[in-house]
Amino acid sequence: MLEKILIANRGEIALRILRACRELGIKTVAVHSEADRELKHVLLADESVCIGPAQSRDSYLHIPAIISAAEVTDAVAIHPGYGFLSENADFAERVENSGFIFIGPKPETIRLMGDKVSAIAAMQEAGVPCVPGSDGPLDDNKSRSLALGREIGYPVIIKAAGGGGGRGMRVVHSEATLLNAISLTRAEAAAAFGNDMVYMEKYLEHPRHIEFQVLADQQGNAIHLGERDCSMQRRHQKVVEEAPAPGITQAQREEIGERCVQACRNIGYRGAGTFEFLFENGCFYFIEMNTRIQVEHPVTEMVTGIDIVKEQILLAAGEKLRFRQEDIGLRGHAIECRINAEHAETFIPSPGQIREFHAPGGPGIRMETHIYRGYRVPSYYDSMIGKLIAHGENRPAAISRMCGALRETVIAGIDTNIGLQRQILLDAAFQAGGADIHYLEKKLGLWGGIEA
Ligand code: MV4
Repeated sequence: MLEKILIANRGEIALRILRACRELGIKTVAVHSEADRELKHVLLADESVCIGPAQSRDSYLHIPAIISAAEVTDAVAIHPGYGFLSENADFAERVENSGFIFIGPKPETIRLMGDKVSAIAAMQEAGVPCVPGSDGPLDDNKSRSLALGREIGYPVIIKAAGGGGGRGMRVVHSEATLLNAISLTRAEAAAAFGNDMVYMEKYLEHPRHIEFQVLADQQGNAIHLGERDCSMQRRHQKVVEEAPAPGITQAQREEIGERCVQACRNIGYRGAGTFEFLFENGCFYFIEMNTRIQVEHPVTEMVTGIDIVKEQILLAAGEKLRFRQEDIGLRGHAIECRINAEHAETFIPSPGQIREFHAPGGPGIRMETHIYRGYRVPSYYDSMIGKLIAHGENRPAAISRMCGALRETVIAGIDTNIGLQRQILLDAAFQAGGADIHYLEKKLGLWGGIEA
């Protein structure tokens, strides 16, 4: 087994990785910025190294500092968590070329999936259903683009191959604005991603966002752990996630899950991964693949009973998958609410000292957070300070437990979105299940903010 892992991240996920290492008997190295000396996982790790100033680019994104820290501490592997360098193929490559194990897929897989055009081509090859579209990059031939727009039918969406996660895209409602939209998206993509490649898809107006979790070993085996519904989002930031997705049948789960597994085998995928789909009118359409552990992985853990971070580490160490597809069952329902340090009405980040913290508890309740009374939330990083996960025998039971847990939670000294989360859990459309990706933003617009 791996002897020592360097955790190249911060906050709740760094603590989550540390706990997985502890269960596996693996020593841990925490790397942290000057602003993060008091992080809970830094205090718990076997060793810690300060890698630079508070600004992410000088610490958590500073590749030479992280690799040096691995060298001086004799770590054998690096876990990138999510965000930061987790989907940076150059980082993964430099980690491997320095003699360390990168806990994630091969650098070339990260690169393949980072380019959305090549990702979609790989998925089509494997029989994963994709959005009707250009099946490749758009060229500079105007009449060809116009013909393609007519063939696909308006509205269409122009996306940057180097984008993803909501960056670099533009919806086009009619032929009159198509060519201009292509030029603008191309120019923005060149500036933002250093890659002006763009592609076209049919724009789906009311989809849900449903994603499949997979695990793959280095011996060619892969399984899926079912799906999550992440439609409840604001400005491309997920707010509530759940598993399984309401209304998805076992037949649909097996059909799409098996396609994802086949794609993993085709591309030689390794480790944990997520296939993102849009779901509309009973059909799934692949949009992107994430090659990292995701924020919302706990809802899948709760319904499958599998520790995804632990498995991810075992797979990176070269172990064979410990489960076959028939070993995977789904039990009950799980919901996750992201807890952010932000103002309830304006969503402006609210850094500062936690004066009071009472974590919720009881059956089926799990809180993933690094905060403690006295901890200062720095202003330099993402405002997510934790995740509250509720599991129950069915969806109403999970909702009920989540409502109780949200009411129990006390975080004083900073503003949080706990009030917003309570409003969402009480919302009739949320309770019915199956709201689309635009639902929350529309609701917030109508509310004009919420009362805590
Ligand atoms: C789309 C779409 C509708 N039709 N593609 C946004 C993030 C990126 N991952 C892909 N996104 C979308 N792609 C087609 N063909 C709508 C979105 C979209 C979205 C997707 C998932 C979650 C939230 C979203 C919010 C706005 C738009």
